[in-house]
Amino acid sequence: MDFPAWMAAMQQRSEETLDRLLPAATIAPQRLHQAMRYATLGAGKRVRPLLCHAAGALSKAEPQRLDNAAAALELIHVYSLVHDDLPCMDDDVLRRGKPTCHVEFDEATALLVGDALQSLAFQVLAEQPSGNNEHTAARQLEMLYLLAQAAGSRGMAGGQAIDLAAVDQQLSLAELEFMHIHKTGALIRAAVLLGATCGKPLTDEARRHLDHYAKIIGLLFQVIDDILDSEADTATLGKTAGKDAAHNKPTYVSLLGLSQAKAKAAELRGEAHAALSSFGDAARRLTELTDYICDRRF
Ligand code: GRG
Repeated sequence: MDFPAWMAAMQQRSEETLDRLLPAATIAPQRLHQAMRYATLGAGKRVRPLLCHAAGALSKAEPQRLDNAAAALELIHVYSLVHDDLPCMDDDVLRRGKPTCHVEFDEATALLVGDALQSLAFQVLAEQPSGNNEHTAARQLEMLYLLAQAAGSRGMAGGQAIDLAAVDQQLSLAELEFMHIHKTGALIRAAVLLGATCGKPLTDEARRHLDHYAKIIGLLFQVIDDILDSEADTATLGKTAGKDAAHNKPTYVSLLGLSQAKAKAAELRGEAHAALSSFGDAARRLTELTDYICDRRF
């Protein structure tokens, strides 16, 4: 199967899993369940589920086993987007091409949507799929721990706190990187590690290489995001590349300039490929995903 077909199949698989795991909109409290489904289903690149499935190949994990882990990652991601869009944070009105959750519903509902999606993520990760006794409880605990760590104050939520404090501030490149390693990088890293923890254990050396890859890809995702944002601003507003246009936050482009930011992305891409080289063909999908993340246009 070529990469675009694999990606489409995995995105479809993630959509179906999320649809199955989210409470039906007809179950009480209907409005909350409706809003959870509104925020989660129907759009999104599903990068974290894709990374989880791709990394699962390294541990020969069963696809059914990966489904819940991939869904848990996406649920945490969607919770972060819903809360990030709230008026008390970035105050955005559009997300994934439609009104943000608090605009379509209301602020209190959007707050609860984030809370409930976060809880659901841990619930689905803790579920024991039937007909399989190979997966040890210890490995499942490890996955729960990894996800909790990635989402919490030493991970994504902490990164968001640093980001909020950085509005109108001058950050050094090291400070910007520290923020992104937590805010965006932690969950992306967890996506790779969860996939690799789902199946047979990796050697310590393989795990080291993979963790290095996971950290690089988290950072690379953000550098590319900044480049795309800056190019979109320049195209639509005729602005010179600068801080995050809407929120006056520092970005890789505002600190390095566009061409240096692109050079940094190219350097990270090379490093990511190198970190995967020892896995041979088992890392094919991860390598292809790395290129997709670099070459994406949105
Ligand atoms: C509120 C605790 C809390 C955390 C929010 C990650 C985050 C922290 C907020 C997202 C804000 C944002 C737009 C960050 C830039 C990078 C990023 C994560 C973009 C959105 O992710 P994609 O491109 O989105 O994977 P889709 O919609 O494709 O899933």
